[in-house]
Amino acid sequence: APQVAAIGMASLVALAIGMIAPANWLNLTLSARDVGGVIMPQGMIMDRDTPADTMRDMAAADPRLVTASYDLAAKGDRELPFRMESGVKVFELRPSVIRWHILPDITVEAYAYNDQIPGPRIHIRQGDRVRINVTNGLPEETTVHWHGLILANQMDGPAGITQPPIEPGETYSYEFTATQHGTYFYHPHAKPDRTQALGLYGALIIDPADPADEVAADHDYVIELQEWLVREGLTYPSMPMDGGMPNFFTINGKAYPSTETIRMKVGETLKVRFIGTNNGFIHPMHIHGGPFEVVARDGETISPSARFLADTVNVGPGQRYDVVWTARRLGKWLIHCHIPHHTTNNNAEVKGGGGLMVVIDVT
Ligand SMILES: [Cu+2]
Repeated sequence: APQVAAIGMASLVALAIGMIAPANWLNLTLSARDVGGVIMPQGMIMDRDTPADTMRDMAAADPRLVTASYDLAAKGDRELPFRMESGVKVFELRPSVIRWHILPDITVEAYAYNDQIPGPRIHIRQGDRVRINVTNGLPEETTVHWHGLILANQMDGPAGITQPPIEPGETYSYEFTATQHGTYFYHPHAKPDRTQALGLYGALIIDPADPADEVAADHDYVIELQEWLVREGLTYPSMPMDGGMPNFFTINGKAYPSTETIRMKVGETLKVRFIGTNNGFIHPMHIHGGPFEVVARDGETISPSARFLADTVNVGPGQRYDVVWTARRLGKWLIHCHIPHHTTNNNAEVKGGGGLMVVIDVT
């Protein structure tokens, strides 16, 4: 009996040391402290070989860093004002963490340019010289990439490749002349996997120098797509991987039924500019009520003889499609993603849909 008791005691001491030592000197140092106590969504897997930075990249936006909150009425994609300096249009962009309503009862803690989702619309004209000062109000590094533009390499944005990242509190100035025209967008090129998924994107619309080069329509509507992962009150960057799948979807920062309604009359035409600001998923965007004409792709106008009719276009990450739809009949016609899960809110249908859905009301 004494021998069994002695072996039992020694085993218990060894077990206690084996639990207490790694918890104090190894595990806590490598996980919780390194990543500031951030947590990952349920279902994401982290093993001993996963670096702590990976856990940070998959973590929720920190609600304590929110600097401003907005109600459902706040809109994104508002045209960004500029000032003229020696013939240069000067814009200011400032990403920071905000709280944003995507539905009456659902908010996201988002990374946002100039306090709005999507970021403000930069609307310029072909031939313009522009300067965009980016001041980083985020808790982590950033840069901005001007997707699709022909410009000097050091203005292109990839962090660690063409420029050092813009650290929190720092400013970097991008300057270029817009030689192209059409539908473009901007987004971060430092950790886009995390920071674009949390809300950093905005439209860049360039009018042609010669107005005759514009494909005319009676109405012009920009659609910026995005997926969100909201769980237990925290907002995570959604990713196409186990534990990271999105449960909310927005058009211009709102989920149906909180998306806008487009109002037009029979016989009028509507140009929809689909922008693939979504960075983890592809959305087959469909319009009811008959085909539309695809008139531009990735900012490039398609020559009249090569334009084609379709009723669905796959809007993948980074892609843009300008399509012209004609209101042929009276009534309420839908623009929506054709993956039905993407037209739900947290897996539930509300008022006939959800997520990536907009009504065109033709009178
Ligand atoms: Cu979709």
